[in-house]
Amino acid sequence: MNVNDVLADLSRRFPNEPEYLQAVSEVLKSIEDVYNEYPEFERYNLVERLCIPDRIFTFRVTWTDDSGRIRTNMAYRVQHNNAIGPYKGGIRFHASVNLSILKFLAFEQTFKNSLTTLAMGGAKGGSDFSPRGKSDMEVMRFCQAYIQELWRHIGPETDVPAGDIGVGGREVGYMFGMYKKMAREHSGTFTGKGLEFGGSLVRPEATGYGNVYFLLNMLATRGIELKGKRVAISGSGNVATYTADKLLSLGAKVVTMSDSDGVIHVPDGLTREQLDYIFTLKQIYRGRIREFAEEYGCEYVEGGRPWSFPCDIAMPSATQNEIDGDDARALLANGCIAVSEGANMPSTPEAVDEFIKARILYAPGKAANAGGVSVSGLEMAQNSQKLSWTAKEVDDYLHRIMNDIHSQCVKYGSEADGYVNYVKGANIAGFMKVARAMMSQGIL
Ligand code: NDP
Ligand code: 2IT
Repeated sequence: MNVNDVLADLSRRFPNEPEYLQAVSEVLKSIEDVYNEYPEFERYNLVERLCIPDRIFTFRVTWTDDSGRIRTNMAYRVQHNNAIGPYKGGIRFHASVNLSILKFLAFEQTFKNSLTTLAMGGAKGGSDFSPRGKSDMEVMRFCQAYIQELWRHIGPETDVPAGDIGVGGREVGYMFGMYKKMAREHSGTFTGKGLEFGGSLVRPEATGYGNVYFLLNMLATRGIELKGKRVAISGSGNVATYTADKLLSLGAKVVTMSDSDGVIHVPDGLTREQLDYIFTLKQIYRGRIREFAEEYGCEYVEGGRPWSFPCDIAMPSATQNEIDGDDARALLANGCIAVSEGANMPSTPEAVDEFIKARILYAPGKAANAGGVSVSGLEMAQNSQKLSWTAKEVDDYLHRIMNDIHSQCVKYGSEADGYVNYVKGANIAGFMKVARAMMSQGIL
């Protein structure tokens, strides 16, 4: 393949999908050389079959709000690739959701899931429904209406959704309930379920904890200690809070957290009590991070992001393209030595180039945040066994998986000067497994 030709063709066919084209471009550029070593890949047109999703469901969701008004939203499920296992990936509810964003996420998920060492294909779903400001009953009615349409396309061996932005335990519970009713089966069709009905211990913590385990592996390659390091985190949702939780227990300092309205800055690092406050504020009361600043009197920048504050390590954990080239240069100028991505594709291509040019430790989301879907895979295994593992068993397994993903990145991403290019490593390792599985299964 010639990457430029493939990208030109995809841009012509999908002109209004910038996020999708961005994700595809990054992967194809890293795998081009390896791909071209196998002429059979090109003969079987693996590249197009790998970039274009297997199928996409698009539908309208109709629900009734608390005032009795009938509301509609657009909703989707992108089943990208099931070469190595059932389709697997989260569901995102956010006003910004569109097909381009879900296609990029499903594409990334395919390579991420391949890296986990578990048997999972790639998918993503969601809706432009915004849970912000909605009552519990409105969220429930929306989730039920979404699943009334989607249920026939998912199943424990077909496609297993989970959470993502705007979808946590509450939403998974409502969706699972309606799935169970429609499909007349109690199975492991969702992950991130409540513990009482098949959920796994450590699934809520898994993405954040996994990211810190990955970071520890990266720091170890340079003999750097995490203890005492200042870490800038963006977001204050599931991934951000459990990242902060693990960092605090390992003696690092969390100096920023944020939400879509602004950022808090705590130069000496959050205390455990302050982090608990943020957890309750965001997860239980669904409040704003500004309220934390009001309570504790710390610096708050409305509309701001964490990247201009001094830090040693950045762990973006909110959304895509939240670190641009200028942000990356500001981080580097302030002495940032490592970036480990909790969010999916939080750094723009220009930002990634800056990090790699500066030779800092830089882990792309598909490697660093794979702990979440990994424990989802472990939840599927427990559901199949009709057993529950202990928190220690799951956490130990998560540790092993993150260490393994790190080793795969080192194996495929080490450059002549010894620098580990984790982007290249993750993309090649993720790609090779999917490619081999697709080659074995014929033209589909
Ligand atoms: P949550 O909904 O729990 O939290 C999202 C956080 O990011 C909130 O603080 C939210 O702010 C902020 N945010 C969302 N969208 C934007 C935006 N457009 N601009 C600025 N801030 C924004 O989601 P998660 O923590 O689950 O997900 C965070 C990231 O991690 C996403 O990129 C997701 O794809 C990725 N991820 C999640 C996994 C999981 O297991 N949940 C696994 C792997 C990756 P506000 O409160 O204002 O909405
Ligand atoms: O981006 C992700 O990996 C997730 N949102 C988690 C997916 C999952 O199936 O657990």
